[in-house]
Amino acid sequence: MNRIVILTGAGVSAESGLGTFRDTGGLWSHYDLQQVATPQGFVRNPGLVHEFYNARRANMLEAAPNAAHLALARLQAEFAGEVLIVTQNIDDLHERAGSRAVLHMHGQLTGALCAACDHRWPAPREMAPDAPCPGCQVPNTRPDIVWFGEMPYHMDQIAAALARADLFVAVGTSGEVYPAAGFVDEARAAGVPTLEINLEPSGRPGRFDRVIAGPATQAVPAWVSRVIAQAP
Ligand code: BJW
Repeated sequence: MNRIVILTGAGVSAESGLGTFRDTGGLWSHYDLQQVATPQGFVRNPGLVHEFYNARRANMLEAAPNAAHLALARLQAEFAGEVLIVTQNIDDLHERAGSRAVLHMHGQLTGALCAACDHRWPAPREMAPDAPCPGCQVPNTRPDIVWFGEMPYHMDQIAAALARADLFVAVGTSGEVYPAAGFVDEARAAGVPTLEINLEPSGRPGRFDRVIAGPATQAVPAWVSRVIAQAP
């Protein structure tokens, strides 16, 4: 086994205190996703959208990487082959755990994007609807986040990595949001073995070749130790 692609979702950051979306009490039970996670919602009420992401940025800055983030960084450092992390998360906990090869397919809270000219720059702690873009000066700036109906980032690179992987692992994601939800099918179609690590199996039985059930902070470090010992 030489190449591992790991998809992470909100469940990997849950034990760092960052909320998931679809679990009981998750973010979508407190916020209307149409209002805060769509381009149309941003046009209707940019103040509300900035408020939502400013609060999540503040939570992220208070949070620390947990044992699952640290174990995945250890895997990247110690595994003899390639380990690519593809994350749907917009927090920076993989990077703060020491991971380097991380693709943020849904963007990052640390990034700002001009909706007028596509200029990108590091986001301040608090973004505001009337703040001008440092590039074109137009006051139409947004967090650099991929909302529903927008094309996720790095799709070509992810497809290429999936096609040549020796193992695909999904950690802490419900598998309800596409295109990430389809990566397991792409991997299986390419003959790549698949593993899910989650509190409980997501989706239909048999979706993954193998499932490890348990909290990410316990299941991921145990799995990583086995992979490093070459007994995954
Ligand atoms: C633990 C744990 C612990 C808890 N240990 N585990 C109909 C059919 C198919 C597709 C579509 C459709 N209608 C629309 C679409 C497309 C749409 C989509 O998929 N919608 C579905 C809802 C049906 N997708 C899109 O629009 C995407 N773009 C796209 O498709 O572009 C193509 C295109 C564009 C234009 C024209 C034509 C085509 C974009 C999706 C963007 C998603 N954005 C969000 C919000 C922004 C980021 C943010 O605010 O953070 O991203 S939605 C939200 O869900 C967020 C997440 O990244 C994403 C995935 O959630 P995740 O990570 O899986 O979290 P949960 O809460 O769902 O699950 C947590 C899991 O953890 C659970 O399983 C728990 O058990 C587990 N867990 N604690 C281990 N301690």
